[in-house]
Parts: sequence; structure tokens; C-alpha cells
Amino acid sequence: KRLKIPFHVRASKAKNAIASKLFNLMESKQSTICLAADLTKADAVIELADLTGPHIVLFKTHVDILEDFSNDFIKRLKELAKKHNFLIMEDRKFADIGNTVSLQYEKGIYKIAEWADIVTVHAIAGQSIIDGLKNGLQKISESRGLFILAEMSSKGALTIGEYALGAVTIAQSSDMVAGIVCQSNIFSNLGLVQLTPGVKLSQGSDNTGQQYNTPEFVVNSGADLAVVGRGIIEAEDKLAATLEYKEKLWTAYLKRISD
Ligand code: 5FU
Repeated sequence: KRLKIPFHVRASKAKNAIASKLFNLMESKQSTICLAADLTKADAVIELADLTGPHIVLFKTHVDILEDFSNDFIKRLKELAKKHNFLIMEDRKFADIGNTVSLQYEKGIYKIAEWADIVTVHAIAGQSIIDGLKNGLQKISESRGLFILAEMSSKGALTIGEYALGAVTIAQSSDMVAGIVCQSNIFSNLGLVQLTPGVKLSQGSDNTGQQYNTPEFVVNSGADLAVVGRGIIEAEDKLAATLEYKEKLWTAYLKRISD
């Protein structure tokens, strides 16, 4: 049923302000792209954000792969997020006890809580990881959201069966959660966003276990937002590639809600 409901209706069902914002952004930009900016130089990430920003809704970072991370990088990225109206997700995949993730979220070099609208979180440690992350937000006044990982895209991932269902239960337990990272239609909550990685124009895999499905396939498997990384960042013309994924994903979404 969730798959048939348009984003603007689901925006009003979301308990998390960031989830609601994502649904509204998808609708207004007619885009369901979460761009995986897996580049290792700050200038290259910034350039990518400026180029693709108007056509994406979520910019996904792995700040720990940057060779020249600085506070200035964050400042520039935040400026572009404002200019082009996209949100930022640090794909940190927190996985420790509450006290540790609270420190990892708020402190250290990256101070993720200060700038990431969204972070990703493994369910392995149990429900208390959400309380830990909440602790890391005591000095933050802006809205924040979490994406809980229920299923991973890689070959042989252990995120199956009871584990995946348990992760969905955890995701539904808190209004801090904006959505679920998964590969299939495993939840029915209208107010949560399904984020699906492993997306390329043709089905296949890379040589380190990543598995890819097409835009149409992932949308029919429940993806609201599709993570595209190398499909765009390794394209000769990154803007053209962004527009091609945007169009294919949006067409599949329109077909999904109308069929
Ligand atoms: F949670 C997950 C997952 O299950 N699979 C993923 O691939 C996250 N990812 C991320 O999506 C991964 O860390 C990359 O940043 C991105 C996929 O990039 P690709 O270049 O499209 O394979």
C-alpha cells in the first residue's frame, strides 16, 4: 500500500521533520536521487555538489574518506545545500553502544551532529543506539533525522530474516527516525522514507561485492530515494548522467503510484 501513496500525502504522515522535508523536496524537485559523493578531495566533492545540487534531494557523504577535510569544506557544502535546496546525509553507519555513538556523533574532528541533517545507523546494537545519538544532539537546535539500516546491498550481507525485521521494529520506535535503508518492501509505515543503494542503469556488480539493480527495479521494490554513486561520479558527463537517473527514477515512481 505504501508504494501507491504519493510523496506529498506521505509528507503529512511523517513523524520526523526531516522525513517530511525529504518527501516534499522529492515532490517539488521531481527527483528521488541521493547522490553518493564518494570522492577523496574536498574540492571535487564541492564541485560535484554545485553541479548536481539542483537535481538531487540528498547529498550523501563519507567524510572519513576525504584526504583534506576541513571546517571550510563543511561551510562550503552547507552553503551549496542552501543554494540548491538539498539535504546532507553523512553515511556514518554508527554501530556502537549509546555512550560511544553519542561521542562519535558530537565530538572528534568531524563534529557530524553540527552539520549532517541525517546520519545512518546500524541496528545491531539495539534500540538504545537511538537514545545515544539523541544525547549527541543536546546543543543542536536544527531538526535531525536517522536512517536505520535493515538490509545491505552487498553480496552475502547478514542483514536478512529476523535481523531485518528487528531493524524495522527499531526504526518504528522513535520519531528521530526518518527512514530505512533496505533493498525490498519490508515496511508499511507511510511516514518513513525507503532509501535503497546499489543502483545503476544496468543490473550487475562491482569486484568487491556491491550488487546493482536498475532504477525501475528498485522503485518497484519500494525505493523512495535511490542512492547513486559510481553510476554518476564515474560518468564522463556527470550532469547528463544525473539527469538520466533523475528521469528514469521519477518515471518509475509516477508509474508506481498510478498503476
Ligand atoms: F547501506 C549501504 C548499503 O547497503 N550499500 C551501499 O552501497 C550503503 N551503501 C553506500 O551507498 C556505499 O557506502 C556507497 O557510498 C554508496 C553506493 O555507491 P555506488 O558507487 O553506487 O556503489
